[in-house]
Amino acid sequence: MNKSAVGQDVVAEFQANGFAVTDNIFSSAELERFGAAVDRQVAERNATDKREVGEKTLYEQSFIQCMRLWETDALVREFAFHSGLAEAAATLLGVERLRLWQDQALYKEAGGRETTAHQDLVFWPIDPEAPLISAWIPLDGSTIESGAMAYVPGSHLAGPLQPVDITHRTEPYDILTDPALGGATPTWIEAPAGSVVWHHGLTVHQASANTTEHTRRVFTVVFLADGVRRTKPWELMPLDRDGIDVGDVVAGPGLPIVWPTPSPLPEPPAVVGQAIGPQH
Ligand SMILES: O=C(O)CCC(=O)C(=O)O
Repeated sequence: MNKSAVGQDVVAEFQANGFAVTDNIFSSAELERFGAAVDRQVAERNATDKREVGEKTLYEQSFIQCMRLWETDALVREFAFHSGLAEAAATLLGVERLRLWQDQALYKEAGGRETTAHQDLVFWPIDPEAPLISAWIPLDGSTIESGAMAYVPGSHLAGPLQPVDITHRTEPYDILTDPALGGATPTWIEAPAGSVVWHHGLTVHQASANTTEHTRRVFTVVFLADGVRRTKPWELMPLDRDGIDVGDVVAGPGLPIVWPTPSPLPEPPAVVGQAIGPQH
């Protein structure tokens, strides 16, 4: 990979803010090839869904979420295991070995609503202080009009806050006004195509509504440091599928090592599938 994509300045920025932007990880040819593969998977998995965006649940109005595409498409597997991407994740987190926690398409349709502000790590039954990082890859770039992301600087240092039910937004809790954030406000990031926007698992983030006429196409890969343990019995498909009990280290065919890049790339688990719910 191009080492300049994650120089020490970017690492320092990530450590201070809990988010950072890198470029030069994917060539435009790679992005086009991988993006087309993600498009095909999203189309295939949603082939029978003919609803307009306004007819969908509030959660589905934020985005079409298709998870674990690496398990059902060899080209998306190359995307999710891209060595430049994984090396950047390891450098930003400062760890030697990473597992693939999940990959997914988040396609915010034209007219799609905002994504409610939340932290990711608190959704999952693993150590809430685990080194975990998301690569948010806007296949066409992102603008405030199309569904850009915003991040509260330094919020990853506030520790785990209350989980936000991003599927309904019925609760009075607004994480953006949590006193733990000390009044910090979100920074909006408009990312050009070819860049990757990174956030820590505890960074408070949100995305704007898509007021354009085109779907905002995003692919994300979430990386988890090797050696993290399950801490809670809550059901979670990838942990349960691999028989990981409370206290066990997260590992298994559905949660493979992704850095250092394995060769050959691992085969998908015997039972493939996407879990429904606030998984990101
Ligand atoms: O793309 C979005 O609208 C939200 C993405 C998000 O919350 C995430 O990647 O953790």
